[in-house]
Amino acid sequence: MLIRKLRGWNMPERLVTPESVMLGRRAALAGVASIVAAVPAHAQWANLFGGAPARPEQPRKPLVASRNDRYVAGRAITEERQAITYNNFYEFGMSKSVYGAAQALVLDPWSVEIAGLVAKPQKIGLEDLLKRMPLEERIYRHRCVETWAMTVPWTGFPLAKLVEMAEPQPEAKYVVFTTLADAKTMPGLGQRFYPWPYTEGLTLAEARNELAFMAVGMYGKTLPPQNGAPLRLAVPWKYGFKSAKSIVKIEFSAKRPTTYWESLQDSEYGFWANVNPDVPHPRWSQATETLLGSDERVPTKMWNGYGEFVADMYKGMSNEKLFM
Ligand SMILES: Nc1nc2c(c(=O)[nH]1)N[C@H]1C(S)=C(S)[C@@H](COP(=O)(O)O)O[C@H]1N2
Ligand SMILES: [Mo]
Repeated sequence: MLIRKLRGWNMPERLVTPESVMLGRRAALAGVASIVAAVPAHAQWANLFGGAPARPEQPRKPLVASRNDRYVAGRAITEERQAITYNNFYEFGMSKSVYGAAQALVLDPWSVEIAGLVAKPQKIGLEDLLKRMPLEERIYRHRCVETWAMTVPWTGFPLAKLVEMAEPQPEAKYVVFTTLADAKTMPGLGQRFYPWPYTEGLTLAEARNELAFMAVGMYGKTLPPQNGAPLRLAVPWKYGFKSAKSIVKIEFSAKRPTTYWESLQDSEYGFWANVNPDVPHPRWSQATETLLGSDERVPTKMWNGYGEFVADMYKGMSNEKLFM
C-alpha cells in the first residue's frame, strides 16, 4: 500500500476540510447517499491523497502582463503545482483533489452576463471583455476559512474597471457573482441539497475597492479549470470562499444576496467573511494558518494583512458580523 508522509496541508480530509465535514453531516441528515459512498474504497483513497488525474490536463495559454508591485505578499510564492492540485471546487466534488475531474470544464466559448441595475445589461464574450480590461499581475495571499493559505501571482484586471464598464444605477448596492452550473460536466451538482449555482456577493464599495481583482490567469498562464477558469474573483482580505470561480454572471442588485455558504450554514459562513485571527470560527480557531507545501504554521493577520486598503470601508459597521 502506498503510504505518504502526511503534511499539515495534506492530512485526511475529514480533519482539514471543515466545510465538507459540515456538508457531510447535512448529507446524512438529508438521508441522501453521498457521492463518496458510491465510490470504491481504493478510488476514495486515491482521490483523498492525490491520485492520478482522471483526464489529461487542459492546455494553458501564456499570459503576459506586467506585475503591479503595489501589492506586496511578504512571503514566498506557493509552488505552482501545490496551488493547482489542492483546491476547493465543490461543483467537481468535496475532495481537495478535484483537479482531475475539473478538466471536464468546457472553457470555450465562455461569456459573462452583466445584469441587474446597470445602464447596459449585456452578455459579453470573454475575449471581448478582455479587450476592454487592462491586464496586470498581482501577487496576493489567499486564506481559506479552513486555515490553509497560499500566495499566488494572479493575472487579471481590477473589478472596479468592470463595474465602471457596467455603469451601475444609483440604486445598485451589491454585486452578485454566479458560477457556472452544468450538471453534465460537474458531478457535484448531483448533490441536490446544495444551493447550486454557487453564488457570492460584495457590496458595491467592496467591488470598487482597488484590491478586488478578477483573475483570468495564474503563474503567467491562463487559469486551470480547477482554480476557476476562465474568470474568478480574488478578494484577498476575505476568506477564500468569497472568491467565486468560473463566473458566468455578474449582477448588480439593491438587495443583499444570500450566498451559497450562507444559505447552507449562516451561523458559520456569513456575507462579510473578512479575515480576523481574533474571531474564531464556531468550530476552530482562526489565529494561525498552514502554508500549502510547507509544515509551517504562521500567524494569521487582521484583514489577511490588507487593512491599509480595506479597513476604512467598515468604519461604523460594528453592528454587522464582519468576521464570519
Ligand atoms: N464556484 C466555486 N467557487 C469557489 C469554491 C467552490 O467550491 N465553488 N470554493 C471556494 C473556496 S472555499 C476557496 S478556499 C477557493 C479555493 O480556490 P483555489 O482552489 O483556487 O485555491 O475557491 C472558492 N471559490
Ligand atoms: Mo475555502
